[in-house]
This record gives sequence, structure tokens and C-alpha cells, in this order.
Amino acid sequence: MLIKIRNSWDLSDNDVTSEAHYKSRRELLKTAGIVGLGTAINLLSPSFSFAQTLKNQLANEYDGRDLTDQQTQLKAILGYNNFYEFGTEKEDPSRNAHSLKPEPWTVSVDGQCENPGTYSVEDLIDFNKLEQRIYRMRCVEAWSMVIPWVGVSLSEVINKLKPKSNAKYIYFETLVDPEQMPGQHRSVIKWPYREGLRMDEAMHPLTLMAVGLYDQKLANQNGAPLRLVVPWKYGFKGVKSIVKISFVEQKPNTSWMRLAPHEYGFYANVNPNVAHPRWSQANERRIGDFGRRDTLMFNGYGEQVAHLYDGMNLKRNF
Ligand SMILES: Nc1nc2c(c(=O)[nH]1)N[C@H]1C(S)=C(S)[C@@H](COP(=O)(O)O)O[C@H]1N2
Ligand SMILES: [Mo]
Repeated sequence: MLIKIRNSWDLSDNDVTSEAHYKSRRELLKTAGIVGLGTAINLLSPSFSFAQTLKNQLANEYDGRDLTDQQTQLKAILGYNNFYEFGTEKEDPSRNAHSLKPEPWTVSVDGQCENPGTYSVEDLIDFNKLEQRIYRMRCVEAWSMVIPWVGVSLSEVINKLKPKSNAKYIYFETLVDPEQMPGQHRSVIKWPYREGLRMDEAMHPLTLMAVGLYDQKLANQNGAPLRLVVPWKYGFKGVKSIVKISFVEQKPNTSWMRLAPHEYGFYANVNPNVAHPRWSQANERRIGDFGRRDTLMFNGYGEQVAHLYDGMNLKRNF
């Protein structure tokens, strides 16, 4: 599914796919036998080539399980957040994030790449190639959502920056500015929020650099103006409001690894068989549901990503 969104985010009625219309569009896809996440099926813009490429890459690997997943209501996605820069309660980000100014915004790029420098969001993201991908997001705290993100594959951004062959990892940082992010007056974590991926994980077509969700640009509390989404990993890998990207040779020391290395590892792949030291990870509460449901290995994306971890001990590399 694809939404073509103009740079201005100034949507006409024809472009807008409102929340209310989603269910029926999803039903339409189902009837058409089009399955899977990232089914970048081009309903709105027939000349969109990346969407077709992605579909060609992934079509045979999807089993359609996700079609039974209801999308989480916009209200919940906007109101139940983790973004410690605005406080540690789930309601804090929506209450406090109005002080963030996501425009204008720059991202500095350094390390092992041919095109280091300072970029605007528009330099990094090709807004003509935006697509929508409906991904499960599973927080390590054992709740989950299904979010229709809008963005581009992170690989598209990386290709512009031309990493060198010795770049083994990509590293990200969130903005540090206590004026805009009042939660940073407290040292809940050592700011900035830091995250990273192995290069092959970063280049995987499911890894998304998101700039919107549903038919809106990202709300501040969801990580405006750009944030990472890695659907087979716990939600904390999805670093928000990114201001720095580095290509590095060594495995980066991420925020949660620094804070509690026995509890949070670098890989953070969703794995129902590996418990968090203080609680099981075997099931989850989907926001909006009553009961709990089993958590799926790699959050249900195993067919697409399990090969990245061939031969690795996933208990040790948690
Ligand atoms: N900068 C920053 N990014 C962050 C966090 C944070 O506290 N700060 N929380 C993470 C966690 S734990 C989760 S579950 C997701 C939540 O994303 P959402 O609030 O948009 O649903 O953001 C992740 N990205
Ligand atoms: Mo999380």
C-alpha cells in the first residue's frame, strides 16, 4: 500500500487515506489476494517503481499472517508513548512534546562514508518515494501496536551517504536540547538517546526511516521529524527525532545497553523464548485488545529476517 505525499504535506482529499478508510482498503487488499507487510502495492500512483521493487523482493516471502492484525487506533498511537526526553509516563510525551520544533531540522552524518555532512530532512528522504508499511511494534514492556508508518527504506538513505566497506555498524543519536525536551533536565538516561544496527540489518528492506503514520507527518511524541522503525526488534531500537548518523567499525554502545547491560542487548530481536531477566517475553497485550496474545519469533518477520542471524546463539546475543 502506498501513499504518495507531497513535500508540503498539504494533502488534497484525493490523496488522503483517512483512518476511517483504512479498514476497507485493507479488506480490498485481502480480497485481491495481496498479502503481507510492506506490500507496497501501488493503488494511488501507478508509476511508483520502488514499491514494485519492494514487492518483487518480498512477495514470495510473506505468508499473510499479518492480515488478521487490526491497526491500532490513531488516538492510542498518539497518546501512549515511550519518549523519555518528555517524561517517563506513557502520557507524558503527548502532554509535553509540543515544545519540540521539528522544522527546520538537520541531521549530521559522519564516520566511514563518502558523503559526510549536514543534511536537511528533505536531502535525506525522497518524499516522492514515500510508502506506507503496516508493522507490528512490540515494546519490551510487553505491549504492542500495529502502526501504518509512512517512510522510506533506511537503505535508500544509506545509499545516498555511501558507506565505506569498513562501516560495519550504523549509529544514531536523538537531539539533546532540554529547552525543547524538558525530560532531559533529569538524567533518566545519559543523553543523547543512542541506538545502532549492524549494517546488514540497516540495509534490510524492512528497516524503515519513518516520517509519518496514517496520513499524517509524525507527531512530535512519535519522533518527529524522522525516526527509525525496525519491526522485528523491540520498540526501543526505534530511535526518535534523529540528529546524528555515524558509520562505524565497532559495535555501538546503545542507551539501553549502557543503562542495564544484563537486561538489554544490542540485537534486541523480539524473541518469545528469551525472557527479560525480570519478566517473560512470551506474550503481549495488543493495545486495544482485552486478552494477551503469544509473541511471535522476530515479531512475525522471521521468514524475512531469520537468515541475518544464522549460526548465532540468540540467547547470548539478546
Ligand atoms: N529518543 C528516544 N527514542 C525512543 C524512546 C525514547 O525514550 N527516546 N523510546 C523507545 C521505546 S522504548 C519505544 S517502545 C518506542 C515507542 O515509540 P512510539 O511512542 O512512537 O510508539 O520508541 C523508542 N524510541
Ligand atoms: Mo519500548
